Amino acid sequence: MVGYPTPGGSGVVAAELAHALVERGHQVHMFSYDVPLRLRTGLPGLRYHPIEAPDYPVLLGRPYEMAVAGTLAGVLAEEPFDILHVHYAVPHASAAYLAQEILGPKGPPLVVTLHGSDVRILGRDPALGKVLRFALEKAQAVTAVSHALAASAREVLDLTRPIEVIPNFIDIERHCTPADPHLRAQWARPGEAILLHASNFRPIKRPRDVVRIFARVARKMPARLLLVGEGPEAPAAYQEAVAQGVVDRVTFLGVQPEVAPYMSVADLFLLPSEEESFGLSALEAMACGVPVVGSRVGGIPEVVEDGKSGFLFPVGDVEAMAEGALKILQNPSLHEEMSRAAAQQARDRFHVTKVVPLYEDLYRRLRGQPPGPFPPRRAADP
Ligand code: GMT
Repeated sequence: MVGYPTPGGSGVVAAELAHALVERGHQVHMFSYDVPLRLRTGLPGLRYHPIEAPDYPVLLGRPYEMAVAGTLAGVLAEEPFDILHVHYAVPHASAAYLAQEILGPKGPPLVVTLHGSDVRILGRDPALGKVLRFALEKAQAVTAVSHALAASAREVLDLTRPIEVIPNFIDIERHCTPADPHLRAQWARPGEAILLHASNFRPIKRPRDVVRIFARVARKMPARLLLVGEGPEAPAAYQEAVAQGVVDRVTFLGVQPEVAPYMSVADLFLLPSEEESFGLSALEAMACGVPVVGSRVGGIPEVVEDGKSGFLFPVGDVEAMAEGALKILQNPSLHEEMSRAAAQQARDRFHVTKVVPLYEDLYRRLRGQPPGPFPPRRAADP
């Protein structure tokens, strides 16, 4: 498995898939340029390999793609591997293809999982797009985390090969911590609603809209906003909170190792993104019984059922989003109903035990193996 270590959905999915696979008896080697934020490196059956790209003054940036290819080629030549699975196609798809070419017959089948901006933004770059298209056509399997992203990949990269949709997933029992009244009391007084947003604060997440929505809510009812994460738009979000006169009710928590405790005390999750191929943070909120108000864009409608587990509106329509938020927060029975529906939808459609077998089936198919359980881990395995 290859993935990014930075806070962000694709790295989280790679780490959580690695955990789920080792818990199901597989051995996973995780390659990344740093230890991924959520990776539980101590798990038996899981090994971490750093990707180290040298820095040299002649070069424009570090030769990361070659470092990925060379590191994979080195480790995979040492012992037999069944599958090479890379997350986020740039530049992992072409680096993995190069590793396969170096390895020759020893190279395992390649699975590439598309996550979002790898296709929708970087894929539109004329130079990168050519390499990406070539590598994806060569891979033995390509998966996308939503139907919307699969459609974008076909359109942006003019791909003709099949793309399988395997949605993101959540280990609900591990992720959702019971609501801690002390934690809630730390952020809100009795009677105050807690709104939450968690992201990497890139412009695409529209964090200023988060603050604008909150300001409209806070004018009508007692409320607090918790912001988890860090990124380029965080200062603009702070300025917006000042401009809207709500800065005393907004808490910037920065990057947190765990978002689940905040999700467990939140009443509503806001995700007004410009683009979102899936919206993993929305799923994490739903799993904890937190309804979502966000934008009807990309894969979000495949995760949040509009009118059942939250409300979705056109990108940028902060007025409508604030009204949707107030409708939920000022109506306890609707809040209760949506909270239950959100948790149920997460469990029925995205539980780790439902989704990870889809990856296992794909791996088996690529190995020419019949469907069925993998053999349990052997005593001598790490
Ligand atoms: O594609 C990106 O922009 C980055 C990527 C990440 O690493 O955070 O996010 C994407 O992958 C997540 C996991 O599959 C999805 O939940 C996010 O919706 C998606 N982000 C975008 O499409 C903007």
